Amino acid sequence: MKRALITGITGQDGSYLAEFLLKKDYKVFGLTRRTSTVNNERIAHIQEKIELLQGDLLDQSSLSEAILKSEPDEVYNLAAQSFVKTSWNQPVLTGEFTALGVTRILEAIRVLNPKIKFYQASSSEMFGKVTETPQKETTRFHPRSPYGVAKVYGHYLTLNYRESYDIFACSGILFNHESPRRGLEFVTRKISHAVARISLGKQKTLELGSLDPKRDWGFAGDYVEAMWLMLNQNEPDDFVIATGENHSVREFVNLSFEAVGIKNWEKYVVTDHPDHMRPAEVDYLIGDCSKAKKKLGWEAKTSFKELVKMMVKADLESEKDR
Ligand code: NDP
Ligand code: GDR
Repeated sequence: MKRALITGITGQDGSYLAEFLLKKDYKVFGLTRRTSTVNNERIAHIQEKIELLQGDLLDQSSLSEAILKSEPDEVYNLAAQSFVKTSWNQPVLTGEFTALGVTRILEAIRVLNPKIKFYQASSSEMFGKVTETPQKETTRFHPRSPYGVAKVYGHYLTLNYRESYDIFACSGILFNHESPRRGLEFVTRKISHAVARISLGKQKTLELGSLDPKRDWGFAGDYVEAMWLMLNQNEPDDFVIATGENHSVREFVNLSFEAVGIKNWEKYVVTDHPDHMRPAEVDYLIGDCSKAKKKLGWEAKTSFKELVKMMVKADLESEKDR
């Protein structure tokens, strides 16, 4: 039985990855940080089947302890301060979690067992102000937020530990991926949740920033398979994971309202709200995942339309019962 340790198991991707690895018969361990109230909603349905270990990306000894206890074959580093907007408000903390956190966990692996395979959750935010379209593994980075800068650090550190210590370390450059388990502050879930509530008469308006940015949006459930595939190749490498299609925030809004049968949605939506505008925006992302297709045999299964419908439907169902 293979053993995996997931940091960020309480997050969107952590919960899907844990389900995926359980289906592959892994013994799954998850790192969780101490909170005043337990926030295990996303993994409540599998909690009996996994083992949670307390630790924090800020605390070196807790990471070493988690690795000693779980004795993993594979470590998936998904934990991060992952909300781009917050990274301007808390740039130092973002650097500590999202950048130096990678060093701490890789150091624990190097010292305790360099044979452990390591996955780093890199991001399309590293491309930021894009220099090439579509973006692929060789596209130059130009991050536009403290979050993006921190991810570039984590990305290069992963590569550096591979080159310096021969650690099987891979970096997945994942484009945006969403699901009904997406945090409510991210734009897709904010929209699907608000649209469901508006259609049920529970909310009057939806306040958004710019509707113009375009993202390559996929389904998180599809993307966690790519993480596992990367660690189960003969050689460690880095891969772009994306759908190869992009859509604007406006299109997401439009399709979401369409899913509940509302046509004239403009009257419900406030745009360019100052609270949701960013000091520097990432306008246009679209990924070229042909390397992953060729080497991993991976491609996205869920279309943009299916994703929007899935998210609105899930929010309608949960809001009906509240
Ligand atoms: P979430 O924000 O849903 O989850 C983040 C996880 O990290 C949570 O479990 C959180 O714990 C944990 N965490 C945060 N800080 C710490 C810390 N100091 N110590 C231990 N755990 C911590 O993110 P996603 O699941 O969406 O993303 C997973 C990873 O992939 C992140 O690194 C993100 O930056 C990256 N990524 C995500 C993409 C996406 O579109 N979703 C695209 C590209 C990269 P808690 O529940 O306690 O807050
Ligand atoms: P992003 O996701 O920054 O791409 O990072 P987010 O959903 O926050 O923003 C996407 C785009 O929508 C615009 N936008 C708004 N965004 C939010 N959150 N709220 C709003 O009201 C709003 N209005 C417009 C944003 O300006 C942006 O252009 C996500 C995270 O998961 C990262 O961790 C990950 O690395 C990247 O995706 C890939």
